[in-house]
Amino acid sequence: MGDIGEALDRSEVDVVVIGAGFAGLYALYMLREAGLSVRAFERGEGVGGTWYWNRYPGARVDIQSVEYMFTKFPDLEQEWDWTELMPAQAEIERYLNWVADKLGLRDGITFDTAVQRATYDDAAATWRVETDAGEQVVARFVVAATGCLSAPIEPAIPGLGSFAGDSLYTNRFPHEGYDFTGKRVAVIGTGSSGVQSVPVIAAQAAELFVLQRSAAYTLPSPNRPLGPNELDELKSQYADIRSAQWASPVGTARFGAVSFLGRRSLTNILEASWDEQIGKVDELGFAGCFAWADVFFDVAANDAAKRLYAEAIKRVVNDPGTAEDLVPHYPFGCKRVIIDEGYFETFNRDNVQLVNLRRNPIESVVPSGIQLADRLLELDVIVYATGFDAMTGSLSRIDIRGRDGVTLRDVWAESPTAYLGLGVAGFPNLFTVTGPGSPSVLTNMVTSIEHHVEWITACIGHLQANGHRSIEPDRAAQDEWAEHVNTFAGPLQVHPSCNSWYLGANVPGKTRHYMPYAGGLTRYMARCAEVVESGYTGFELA
Ligand code: NA7
Repeated sequence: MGDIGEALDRSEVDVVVIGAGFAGLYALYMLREAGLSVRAFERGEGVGGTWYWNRYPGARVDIQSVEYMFTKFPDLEQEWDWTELMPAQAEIERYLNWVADKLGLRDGITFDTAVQRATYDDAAATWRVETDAGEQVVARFVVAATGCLSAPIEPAIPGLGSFAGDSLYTNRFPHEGYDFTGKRVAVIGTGSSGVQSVPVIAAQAAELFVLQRSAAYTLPSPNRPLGPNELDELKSQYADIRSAQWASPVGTARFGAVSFLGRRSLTNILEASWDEQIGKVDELGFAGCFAWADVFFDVAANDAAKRLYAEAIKRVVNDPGTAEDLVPHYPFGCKRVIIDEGYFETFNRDNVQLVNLRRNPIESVVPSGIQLADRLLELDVIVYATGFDAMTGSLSRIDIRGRDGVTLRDVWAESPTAYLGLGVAGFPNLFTVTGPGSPSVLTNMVTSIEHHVEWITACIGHLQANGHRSIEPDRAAQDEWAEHVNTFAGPLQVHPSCNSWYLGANVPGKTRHYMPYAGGLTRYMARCAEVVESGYTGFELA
C-alpha cells in the first residue's frame, strides 16, 4: 500500500517552476521547448503573477505596452492588439492569459497550489518539492519564478483585525472589484499602489483619507489610447524596437514615464538660476524638476530638484499645508518613480484629506475606524497599500532547505544575495529568476526575465549535454558579485533617509542591503555571457 500511495502522490520531473507570471510562463515554455518535463505551480487561480494579484483600481505599468510584452515571438506579437500606450492591469492580465493559451501552457500549470517546502537531497542531487495540496514532486531543478513583489507586508498596526468594516489589500484586491460609492475610506500607504488608486477611489467615495508616512515622487502618466493606425505603425517597427530594447541598459527603447532621461543635452541644476529652473517646469511640468544632468548623481543637486518639485506641487495643490506635506523627504532616485493619473489634483477635492502620519501617527485600528493621535477617523473601508517584502520575501517565505539542511530564509536573513541574481551558494540546482543581484526591478522586468530564463535553459542544457548532475554558485564568486552590485548603489540609493524596498528598509528587521543590480541590463548580460563562455566561472559543476 505504501508503494502505491507513494506512486500516487509523488512524481518526478526534470524541472519544477514556481509561479505563472511573466517569468513562470516563459520558463515553462522555454524548458519544454528544450525537451524537459516541467511542472509549474501557481498559488493564484489564474496566470499573471503580479498582474493577477495587484488588481487595485488604477493599477498600471510604467513601461509602454509594445515593450511590456514577450519580445521573442515575432508572429505572436503581431496578433496582439494593445489599446493604450501604458496598459492597465486588466489588459496585461488578458495578454498573459492569451499567451498561455497560444503557447498551450495551461496543462503544465497546477493552479491554486502553493509550494510550501523544497528540500535538496544531496546524494541524489534532486529537490523534493511539497505543495499545500499535499503533493510531492521530485525534480532535478527548481526554477523560482516567484517575482520581486509578491510577498505582501501585513503592517504591524495594533488592532488591525478588529475593524468592523471592509479591509482591502491592494496586492490581493477582490476579483469582482469594489464599489466605494458613498463610503468613508482610508488608504494607508502612498507608494505606487496607493498613489495610483487614490484618484480612482476619490472619484467614488463619500470621504477619502490618504494616510501618508512617506510622501512620493510621482509624475503624471503619459498614458493615452493608442491612436488610429498607431499600433499598426508600431507593429511594423517591432523588429527595430526589439533591437533597441535589447541594446538598452533598462530593456526599453521608448523610456515610458521618464523619457526626459533620453535627452542628451541636459544641463546641471546647480548651475541654473531659479528662473531657469522654473522655466524647465513651465516647459515640462513635473518632469522638468528632474530633467537635469546632475540630479541623479549629486545629493546637493537632488536637493535642488526637490525644492523645484515642492514648487511644482504648490502650483497644483491649493491648500499650502497639504502641498507642503506632499513633498518627499528623501532623494529622488531612492525609489522607483511612480506614474499617476491626477494624484496631486485629487487633494483639491472637497471629499479628500491628506493625513501626515509623521505628525499625526496611527495609534490603532479600532472597530469603527482608525484612531490617530489627534482624532478618530470613522470609516467603512480601509485600503492597505503597504507594500511587499521585496525581492527575497516570496522565496524566504517558502521552507527551502539546501545542502546540510540550511534554509534560504536564514541565509538571506544575513545576506540577501544571489550570484548574478540567478543562484545561491549552498542551494544547488535552484535557479532564481530576477533574484537579488539581478537588474530586474531597475529595468523592464520582461526583458530581464526573458534573459534570465534563456540563460537558465541554456545552462540546464549544458549540464545535461556534459553529464553534470548539479550546478551551484561558488561562495567567493557570489560575495564578489554582491560587492560588484554594491558599487553601483549610489549616494541617493543608500542615503540614510532612503527607506526603499530596494534596500529592504521597508521591512522591520530586514538586513539593509541594496539588492538590485544598477549597472544596467546590457553590462549584466555581457557578464553572464562571459561566465558561460569561460566554462561557468563562479559556479561549481558536479
Ligand atoms: P511600496 O512602494 O512599498 O509602498 C508602500 C507604502 O505603504 C509606503 O508609502 C509605505 O510608507 C506605506 N506603509 C507601509 N507600512 C505602513 C504602515 N505600517 N503605516 C503607514 N504606512 C505604511 O508598495 P507599493 O505596493 O505601493 O508599490 C510597490 C511597487 O510596485 C512599486 O515600487 C512599483 O515598482 C510597482 P514608507 O515609505 O515605508 O514610509
